Amino acid sequence: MSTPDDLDLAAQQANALQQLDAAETSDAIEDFYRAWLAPSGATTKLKRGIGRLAPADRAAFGKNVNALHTLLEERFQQRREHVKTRELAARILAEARDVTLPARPRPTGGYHPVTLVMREVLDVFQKMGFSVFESPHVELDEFNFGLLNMPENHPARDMQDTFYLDTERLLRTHTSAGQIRAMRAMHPNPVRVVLPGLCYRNENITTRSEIQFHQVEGLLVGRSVRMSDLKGVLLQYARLLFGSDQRVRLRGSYFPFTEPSVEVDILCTLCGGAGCRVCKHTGWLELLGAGMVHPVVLANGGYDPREWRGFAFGMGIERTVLQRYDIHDIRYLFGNDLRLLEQFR
Ligand code: FA5
Repeated sequence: MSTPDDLDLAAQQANALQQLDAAETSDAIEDFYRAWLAPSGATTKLKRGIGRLAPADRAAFGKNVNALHTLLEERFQQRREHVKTRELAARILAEARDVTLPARPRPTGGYHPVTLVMREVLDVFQKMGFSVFESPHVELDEFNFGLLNMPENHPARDMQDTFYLDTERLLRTHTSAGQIRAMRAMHPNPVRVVLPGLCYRNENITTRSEIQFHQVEGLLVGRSVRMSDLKGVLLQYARLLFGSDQRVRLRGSYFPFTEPSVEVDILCTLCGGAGCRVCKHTGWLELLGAGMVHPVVLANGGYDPREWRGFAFGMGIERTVLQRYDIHDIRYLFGNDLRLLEQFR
């Protein structure tokens, strides 16, 4: 093998190209550069050997060494690109993922049936021009009872067993508690709102009753509102939610904050009125309580009852869920049992 002292350029060239061809990695390529092309490399040393030649040979030798340097430089660049490309390809291959492997499915959540029905109900009322009004869960006794025409010691307070936080504050027993807040917020404009949310009652937990449950309240106040408007809105609601031929019936009832008051039933959606376990063989399902807003309540909300009239209604969402999905016990809804929840994906 030739050494840098060897002035046989053909042998030097063969030697260099052989080394370059053998360089398989970026590191080996850099070693080649240092050995042959760097300022301290072999081609520089060859140029220094020029002094050992006869003067007549020197010019031609210098030219040939330069040509050798240029050739090696060119081949070095080509080889470096080639090795770099090969290394990149190898890395891509090593890091590649097998996209043909079967995917591991990720468990997905779903909406709770109460959320689904709640959204549907609100959607129907929003289509009829009602907007959503939020009111607090921790409420003053005054808003939950007093201003709704149920002063202290009023017997109607016993209709709803109450969780009191102290003498003035309680967990709202119904969304009607937001009626006064909504009226005071809207006055002196007409009111057309729905008030959705959780309510709390200190009751025995049974198949149909929980200590917390959702209601949706509706409240409409205007200058020429009549009972027939209430009936029309509720009929439209029942038809949008349960189908265009859904039948509705109003029964006289009593609430201190409405006069007259009604309870509204729909023809049983499961048996079509023939009688079944869900409708307790009556053919009808109770949907909600409603009525014309009591003049005292209108006045408490800031509306002069000689000029303004209104209607209100309040419905329980969980019972609608039970009817809709034929679930026989309200306790299933809050049991967090995946066997039930997974059915609503
Ligand atoms: C009321 O709460 C009145 N505020 C409704 C109202 C509003 C009447 C506006 C007139 C005008 P009631 O106590 O009946 O009424 O409750 C209404 C609905 O809430 C019931 O029909 C039922 O669906 C639901 N509900 C009541 N208590 C429970 C409970 N413990 N568990 C589950 N749902 C309940």
